[in-house]
Amino acid sequence: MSTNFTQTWRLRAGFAAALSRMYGAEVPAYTTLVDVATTINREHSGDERLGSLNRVTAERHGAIRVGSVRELAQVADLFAAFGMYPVGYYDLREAASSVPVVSTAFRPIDADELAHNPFRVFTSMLATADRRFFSDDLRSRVERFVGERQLFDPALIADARRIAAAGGAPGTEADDFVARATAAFELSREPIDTGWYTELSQVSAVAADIAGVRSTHINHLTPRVVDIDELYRRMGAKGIVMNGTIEGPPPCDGPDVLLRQTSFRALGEPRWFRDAEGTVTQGSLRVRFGEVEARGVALTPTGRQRYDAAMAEPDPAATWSRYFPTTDAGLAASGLAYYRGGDPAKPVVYEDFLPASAAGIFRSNLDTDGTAVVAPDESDYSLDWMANAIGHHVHDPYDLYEKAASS
Ligand code: OOG
Ligand code: NI
Repeated sequence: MSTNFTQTWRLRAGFAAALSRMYGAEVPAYTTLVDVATTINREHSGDERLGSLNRVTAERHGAIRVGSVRELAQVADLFAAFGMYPVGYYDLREAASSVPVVSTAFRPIDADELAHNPFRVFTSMLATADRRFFSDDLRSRVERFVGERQLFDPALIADARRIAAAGGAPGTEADDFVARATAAFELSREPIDTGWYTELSQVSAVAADIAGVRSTHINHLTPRVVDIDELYRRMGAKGIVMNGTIEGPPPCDGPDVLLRQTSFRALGEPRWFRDAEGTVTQGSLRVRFGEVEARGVALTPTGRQRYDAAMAEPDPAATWSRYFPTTDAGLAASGLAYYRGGDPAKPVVYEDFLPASAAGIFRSNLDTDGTAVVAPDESDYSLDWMANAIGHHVHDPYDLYEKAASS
C-alpha cells in the first residue's frame, strides 16, 4: 500500500483526536478531566492486561443525539468511513430513569482495529413514535422540523461512502475529510427559536436538545481511566463536583467487570435565542457534561444475568461477592466472563455500554425530568427495526466477544 493512502484506523485516530481538541476548546473542564485520568493511568502503567497504556490514554467515547432514522443512517454512513459500525441496541425508554431515545454504539469490531484505536460514539435517536412522550400533533411538528434540517453536507456523506468502500482515503484527502467530519459536531452559534425549544423542554430536555436546534453536537467526550474511584477523589479535590454516583458495578476486590462511569455537570454554555418578535439575545444552556469511564472484562450472557441480579440487590456492593468470584481464574472457570483462549491472564475488554447506566448518565445531567403520559407504546423500535431502517447490520456484542475469545 502506498504511503499516500490513509488507512481507516488512522482516519479514526485522527477523528478522535480532532474531536478531543475541539471539545477541549469548548468545555475547559474536559481538559482537567483528561489530565487527571492520564496521570492516574501513568501511575498504573505496568498492569496493561485490559489494554496498553497507549490505547487507554488515547481512548475516548463520544455521545451524539439525532432526530430521525434518516439522520441515524447518515451517521452510520459517516462513521463507516472511520471503521465504526453499529453494535448493540439500547432502549433507554425501558430503564428505571426513562429517556425518550433508542440508541446504538458505533465502534470498531475487530481486535486489531480496537487495539489501534477503540474510538466509539454512543448515538441516540429521538423516539418520536412513542406516544408516551409525543402526542400526534407534537410528533408531526418534530418530524417536520427534523426533516427540513441538514445535519451533514451531502458531499461529506458521499465522500464517507467512497472512503468506506475503499478502506481508507488518499493521503491528500484525509486531513480535509477528518476536519469536515469533526466540524459537523461543533456547537452551533445559530440562534435557537425560544418558543419551540421551551415547548420541547416540557416534554423532555433531551427532546429539546435534539429537535429544538438545527444541528447536532458532541454531547460529551469521555476519557478512560484505570482507577475511577481514585479519579473521583482527585476531581473532588480540584473542586469539580462529580455527580453523586458511579454507574455500573460497585467497587469490589475482584477483577473489574463491564463498565463503570461517572459524570459531572458542565457549566452553562452561552447560546443565542430568538424570541417570537425576532429579537436575538444571548442566554445559556446546560446540556453538555463531563464523563469518565473505567472498563473491565466482558461478561458472557450468563455473567450478564448474574450482573443484573447482583445489581437488583438493595446494596450491591455489600452482596457482590455472593454473585461474582474474586479472581479472573474463578470468573473464567465459571463461564461468567470472556478470556482469550480461556486464559485468565487474557481478559477480553468490555467495549460496549450498559442501558441502565446510560439512562442514569442522561438523567443525572438534566435539570428537569420532563413528562411522560400513561399510554400504550405502539412504536415498534427494536434492533431489527433499527438495522432495517438505517440499512446497516447492527452487530450483536456477544458475537463479537465470542469471536475475540476464540481468537
Ligand atoms: C448519552 C448518555 C449515555 C454513556 O456513556 O452511557 C452515555 C447522552 O447523554 O447522549 O453517554
Ligand atoms: Ni457517555
